Amino acid sequence: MAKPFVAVLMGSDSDLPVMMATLDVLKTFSIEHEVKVTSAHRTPAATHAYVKDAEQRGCKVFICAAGLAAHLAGAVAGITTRPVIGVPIDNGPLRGNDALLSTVMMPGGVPVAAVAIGSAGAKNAGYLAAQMLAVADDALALAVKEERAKSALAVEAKDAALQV
Ligand code: RP5
Repeated sequence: MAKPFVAVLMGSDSDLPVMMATLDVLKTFSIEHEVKVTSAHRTPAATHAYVKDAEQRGCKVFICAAGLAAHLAGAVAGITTRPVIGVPIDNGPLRGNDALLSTVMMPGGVPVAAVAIGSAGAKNAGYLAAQMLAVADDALALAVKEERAKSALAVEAKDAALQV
């Protein structure tokens, strides 16, 4: 049986520094994942072939990061019916506003779950993928809940430090 995993795609290796936040979250939850540099514009045939192959091999969620005219997530969503999370990268003169609109403004029937521009979005893409997989994985669901509780405690500790 195909082993479940998350595929993390990015339009360029220049997106990788931002996308390290996604990879860190997936590692935190011990989620199997692959990283692939492939572009909706520069390598459309390779993108198509990778998505079809990854789906066959057990990919459950695609995370797609791109900057500028960021069509990677939308292009992938047009190929697969697995959930697609889009991360708009803030590496251009419009500081990711272009990428946000290119990622989120999908036509009805072909959804992309777009997260925030830049590093917060990259982090949330990892958490959102974990939450999607957790629907069918009780151990992962518990780990996600524990991580959320840990982050609440960290905020409370910072507040407590301010009160002394
Ligand atoms: C997009 O163009 C990529 O996702 C990247 O964010 C942007 C610039 O790519 P490079 O010119 O740095 O390769 O397709």
